[in-house]
This record gives sequence, C-alpha cells and structure tokens, in this order.
Amino acid sequence: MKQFLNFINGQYVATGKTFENRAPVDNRVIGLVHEAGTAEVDAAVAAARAALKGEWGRMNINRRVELLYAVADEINRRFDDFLEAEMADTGKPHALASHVDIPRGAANFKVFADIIKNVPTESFEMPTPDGGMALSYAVRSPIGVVGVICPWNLPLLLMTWKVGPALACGNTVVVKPSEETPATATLLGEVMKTVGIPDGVYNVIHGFGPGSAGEFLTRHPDVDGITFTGETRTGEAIMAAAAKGVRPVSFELGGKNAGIVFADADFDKAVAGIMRSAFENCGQVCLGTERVYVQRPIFEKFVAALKEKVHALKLGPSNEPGVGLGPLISAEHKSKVLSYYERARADGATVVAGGGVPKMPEALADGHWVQPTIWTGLPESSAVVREEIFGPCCHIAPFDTIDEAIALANDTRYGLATTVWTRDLATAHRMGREVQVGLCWINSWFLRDLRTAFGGSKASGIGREGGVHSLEFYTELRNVMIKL
Ligand code: NAD
Ligand code: 6OD
Repeated sequence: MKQFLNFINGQYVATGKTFENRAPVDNRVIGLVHEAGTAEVDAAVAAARAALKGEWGRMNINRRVELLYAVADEINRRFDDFLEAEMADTGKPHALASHVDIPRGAANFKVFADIIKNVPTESFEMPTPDGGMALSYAVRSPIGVVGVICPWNLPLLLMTWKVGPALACGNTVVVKPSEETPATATLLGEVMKTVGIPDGVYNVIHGFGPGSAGEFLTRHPDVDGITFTGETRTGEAIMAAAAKGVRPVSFELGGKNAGIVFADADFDKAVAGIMRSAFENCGQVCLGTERVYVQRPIFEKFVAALKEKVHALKLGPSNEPGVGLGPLISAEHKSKVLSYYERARADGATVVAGGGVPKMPEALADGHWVQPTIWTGLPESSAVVREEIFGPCCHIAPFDTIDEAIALANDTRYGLATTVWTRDLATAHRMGREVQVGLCWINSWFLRDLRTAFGGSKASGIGREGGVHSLEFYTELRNVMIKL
C-alpha cells in the first residue's frame, strides 16, 4: 500500500494518523495519507521561514532560475511517474492528463522563471524643491512564506500554477494538496530534492480543511500570504482566517459559466467547443460551461448535435483507448452531482441525454460514475441553473438578442469565464466587454497563454495571477528614493 507522507524541510515525515486514498474508478483503497497535525504544520512553516533566511534567501536570480528550469526538466524526465500518480488519484483520461495536466505542471516552472528574469521595475528621476534631483526606483521582495491550498480537479497543474511563481519570486511555500489527491504534490518533493532546491523551500502537509491541516495552515501567524483555489464558500473561511494579521490572499474560486452560441457561429466548431467546455475532465473544471444559451434559429439543431456527441462519449478508466470521460472524484461528490440530476427532474427539466448512473463493467461498478447529461426547459431560477454543480452536465436554453444573451450570462453571483461562438467581430467584442467575467473566450475555450491574466470577477475570485500579474501577489514593491 502506498504511503503519502508529508514533506517538511526536505524530509518525508510520517504521522500517527492516516486516512485512506481511494481510486475514483473503482473506489479501491490505493494509499494511506499521513495527516499533518499542528506539530507538522508548525514544523513546515518554521522550515519555510528558516529557508528564507538561508541559502534560498541569498541565492542570486540566475541560480534560482536555473533551479526552476531543472524542476521542470525533472518533472518531464519523470513524466510517466507523474502521469500514473495523477491518473490513479483522479481517474481522468490518459489523453487529458498527458496533454494538459503533466506538461502544464512542468511549464509552470519555466514560464515564471522566464518572467522573473525579464521583468523590469520602475524608476523615475524627479526634480527636488532645492533645484536638485532625486532618483526613485522600486525593488521587488518576496512576500515570505506562502500557504498554497489546492483543489483536486487538476492537482499538479493548479498546484504548480501557484508554486512556480511563488518560488520564482523568491518565496518559500507550504502546500496543502486536496485530501482527495495527495500523490503529485508528494512526488514533487522528490523532484525538489533531486535538483537541489534547498530544504524548507517546498513543503507539503496533508489533511483536510476545517480542524485539520488546511485550517492550521491558514490560521498560522507565520504564514505571510495565502493563495487558494477551490470553492467560494471555502474562500470565505480562508479569508476570515487571513484577516487575523491582515495577510494578503489570492483566490481562484467557483463559477457557473455561460456558453453563448450565436446563430452565425461556425456550427460544428461551436458544438465541439461547447462539448469540450461542458464535459472535459467529467465537468470538473472551474472554467467549464454548465449554462448554454443558443440563439433561437439554431436551438433545436444545436441540442440534437450536442446530444449525438454526448451519446458517443466513451466512459472508462484512464488507460482504456478511446475513453473521453472518467469518473467523478469521490462518492461524496457523486451524491452531490446526482442530487442536481434529481433536482432537474423535480423542477420539470426535459432530460435530453443521461440523467443517471451508467451501467459499468463489474470491476468498475463501485467507481464514481455518472452519465453525461443535458437538460432543456428549466426556469432560470432553478438551482440547477444557478448553482455550481461541477459535474458532466449542462442546461441549454434559447435566446433571441445579444442584449438578452449578455443579461443571461451576467445573471449569476459568479464571474469566472465564458465561451462565445460567433463569426461577427462586433458581437464578439461586445460580449468581451460586457460579460462580467475574468476570462472571455471567443470561438475557443481554455486556450491559455500563461503570460496573460487569469482570475475571476464577483464571487469567482480575488486578484489575477498569470504572467507579470502573479508578481502583484507574490512580491512586494519597496520604493527607494535617493536624493542626488
Ligand atoms: P474545496 O474548496 O472544497 O477544497 C479546496 C482545498 O481547500 C482543499 O485542499 C481543502 O482541503 C481545503 N479546505 C477546505 N476547507 C478549508 C478551510 N476551512 N481552511 C483551509 N483549507 C480548507 O474545493 P474542491 O472541492 O477541492 O475543488 C472544487 C472547487 O474548486 C470548485 O468550486 C471549483 O470551481 C473550484 N476551482 C476554481 C478554480 C479557479 O481557477 N477559479 C480552479 C479549480 C477549481
Ligand atoms: O490554466 C490555468 O492556469 C488554470 N488556473 C486553470 C484552472 C482550471 C480550473 O479548473
């Protein structure tokens, strides 16, 4: 049985208290996770603090950048180990994990190494009242010890998306991976050790949220800032913890994203795009589309085309050829998603596809499988249309005008992402300006240039990360003023 240990000050640390790690495909126990208590969290934070004062804190930027490149190269060298670990933890299809999760896990170190090496700081010459001159310039400093709290849907990708920039900026980190997906964060400790990242720079503590490692970390007075990806409700709890000591937070939270398809769109591309955005990673992508609005002239045709694609989706375990849909992450999440399937029926939805639990081969029968599902006919007030489900499902409704499409897209407390399908540039631009989200994709979805700003509006987040925007959270500017 695999043991997932904490990684503190360069050492793997067992604890007396373990919990089971289960494979989503069949609910088998695949490992035991060593839960960190306050002693381990204190030790990890102390190690991170000490590392700031040691070799890492004094390291010149060229060496830091070299080390981050080495981390990326080592992840790529051990690509298959990371791939196996991620697939076992999440059950996601091989094609997805091998093309998205693991390559991005490596890229997140290189991109931010390049950014930190090339970012300029401001400087101003100014005249002084005595007729002389002064020079004012900014120095960037790391914020210190960063707490990194991660979700389970894209475990390595989303963790390194925070650890990459944090380390590039010279901080040290204490990572709390999701209790559902401890594997790749643990494995990354081996990579850090192999390439020579000093002890204490990268630490991992395992456990849950409230009353466990997550809460202990966010309440720890020696953590200087918290970066968090997860549910909005959890963000509220973390923000309350961070208020003590007035510590900064960066939040990437939940969404209820709209996909808008105009009648002039390239029909096949729009169907394929919405298909991906609603069902990739079994709908467990924060950027995913759960509300689809299609302009009336093509509504019926669109629903029929999406239904056909959903019926063609193959469910199965990660390594089975042709699989496009894995299981949900856990039994608890399956119950949550199925409760919305029930609710849709109760609220009078037309179930266009799916709506229940698929019949799987006996070996997979205990896995967390649900059918990919499409509904029509629900009122906008239904919980199914208003609340984040985070499963392989979407509701499709018709609209007539662009004003109506904008109003529908914005009628939510969330504001993470939208995907718009049209050939008309003016329509595209108006949607980009008026839909209240952090990310608006036109004729595309989840197209990422890691130099661009990423984050959510309204209840979907606080702050932007990505490219130089990450520096706003992971560094502080000190202004130095020299009277010449
Ligand atoms: P979650 O909020 O339940 O858990 C995320 C992490 O927070 C876990 O590590 C958990 O242990 C920890 N946690 C929970 N309660 C805590 C507390 N009180 N104090 C400290 N830590 C605590 O989220 P999840 O179920 O793991 O992930 C799914 C959610 O994440 C969805 O809402 C999804 O939209 C969101 N998400 C958002 C983005 C984004 O970029 N906006 C990306 C991925 C996922
Ligand atoms: O691509 C990214 O950087 C990113 N943060 C993706 C988030 C996906 C959410 O599930």
